[in-house]
Amino acid sequence: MSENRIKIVEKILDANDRLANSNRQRFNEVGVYSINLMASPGAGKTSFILKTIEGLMADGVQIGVIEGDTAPVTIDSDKINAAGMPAIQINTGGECHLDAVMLENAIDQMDLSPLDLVIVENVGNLICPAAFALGTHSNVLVASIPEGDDKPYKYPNIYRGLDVLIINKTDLLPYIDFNMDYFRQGVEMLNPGLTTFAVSCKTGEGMDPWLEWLKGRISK
Ligand SMILES: Nc1nc2c(ncn2[C@@H]2O[C@H](COP(=O)(O)OP(=O)(O)OP(=O)(O)O)[C@@H](O)[C@H]2O)c(=O)[nH]1
Ligand SMILES: [Mg+2]
Ligand SMILES: [Zn+2]
Repeated sequence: MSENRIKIVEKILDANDRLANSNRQRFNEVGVYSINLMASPGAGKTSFILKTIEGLMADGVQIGVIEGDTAPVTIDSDKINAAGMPAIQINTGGECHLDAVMLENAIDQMDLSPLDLVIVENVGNLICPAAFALGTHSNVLVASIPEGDDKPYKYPNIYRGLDVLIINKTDLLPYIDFNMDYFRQGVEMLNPGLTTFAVSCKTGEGMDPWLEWLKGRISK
């Protein structure tokens, strides 16, 4: 990259960081815990949000969801609404990640005051979402068994910035060559001691420890 190009990219990221801080402040002012949920396409982000909503429903936790997609569709936000929670759909207009401006626009449209938790479903992509802070309290990645056990080695940047890792689709382990030790070693190298939950959104197995972790973060 040329020196000029590096300077322009740095300026964009600085501006993004400033807005991310202001987003964080807005969440803090109303006592809302917020999550940036990342994953490759189809890893199970929406399924995981739906299972989380289901798991916290009995505790009366109010969850707002912001859905990022590259196309003008409402497929994921319709599912959240059908589960009884408010959702805002962001169409990135082809961009392959969300940034702090897009999140700011979404929270302008969302009444945060009745909410305890906001989950932002980022665009399905393992590369640039890692570079754009949104201002959320934690970065969570959903990795899934069919993607293969080598992903931490091939997409290291996203793993480095994580607060929590979800390993989804564990129900498929009997059918797919996935070496869990190899996968976990790769993660450990990039992000030692990372909080990790192995789950199946299909069967619900493994969701309880994640829900306990989350309840510990929500001020309710
Ligand atoms: N077997 C199995 N299938 C799952 C599991 N979780 C999700 N799926 C399936 O995986 C597919 C993709 O799930 P989604 O939740 O839409 O994934 P996503 O990451 O939100 O996808 P995009 O928003 O398009 O990036 C769907 O067919 C789900 O039913 C799981 O734990 N086990
Ligand atoms: Mg989705
Ligand atoms: Zn991108």
